[in-house]
Amino acid sequence: MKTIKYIVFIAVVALSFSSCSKDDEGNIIVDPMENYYLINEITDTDHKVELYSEKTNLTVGYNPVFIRIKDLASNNYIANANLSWMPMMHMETMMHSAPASAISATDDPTVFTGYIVFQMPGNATEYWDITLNYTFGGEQMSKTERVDVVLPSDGLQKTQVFTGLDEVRYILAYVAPKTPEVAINDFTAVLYKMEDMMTFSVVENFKVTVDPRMPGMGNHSSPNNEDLIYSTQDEMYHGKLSLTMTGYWRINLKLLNAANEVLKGEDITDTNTESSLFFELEL
Ligand SMILES: [Cu+2]
Repeated sequence: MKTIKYIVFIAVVALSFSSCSKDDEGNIIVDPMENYYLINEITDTDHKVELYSEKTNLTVGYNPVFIRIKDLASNNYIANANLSWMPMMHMETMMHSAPASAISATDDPTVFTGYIVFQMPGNATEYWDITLNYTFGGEQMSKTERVDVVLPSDGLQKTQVFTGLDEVRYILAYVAPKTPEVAINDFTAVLYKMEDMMTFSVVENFKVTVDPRMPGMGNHSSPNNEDLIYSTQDEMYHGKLSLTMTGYWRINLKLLNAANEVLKGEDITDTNTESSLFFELEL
């Protein structure tokens, strides 16, 4: 009787999840990548590497990427893959990399994640690839796969590559809110410094001031914004973004170093309606 109840229970669970499958012991498996897009697959003789994105394409700006490695002999995804990566853009006259985080396991030990901040899209003659290093079956592997990187489909500016007054090249990229709301939103961004064409490092302990404006409505502002401040926990910048109505917002920003010197961006005044450092939002 117990067995029958169990089987009925399994059947009901199986019906309620569309993308379920069963493993060799008959256990229900819910695909942890169900809500993500498979953007690339690298197939070797005995294993396969899968790259997933939250969007249909990799885009200019901040991109979380999820990675799984399937053992083709057992049909299982492996844990402990010691993954690292290097994005590279092949331009007509030179090559350069992009800011990229370390890769770590998620709650599911067979799903790995990290992010890349692409500074520019590929085009007909220039392209990005990602070199993945990992271990499989005790062997060190390295694979390079070409990836498509496009401009965000909404055409809004969410990534700034610029030279500060200190002559350093910086990359500031919008991370969240992913779905901005008429509310005080948790605001997150990443800030990188370009050491050279191949090396980018997280900038710590700077500050980004936040002044959202609606240019279509007399350039009015909003109350209760909070500066973006560095967090050692996730190596990102966190603040508050107050949006009081729907429509187009220009988030005017200023980058300040640890000594509170402005490196990029301007205050909004009666005569200056926008900062040269900004993000754009439409909600
Ligand atoms: Cu480039």
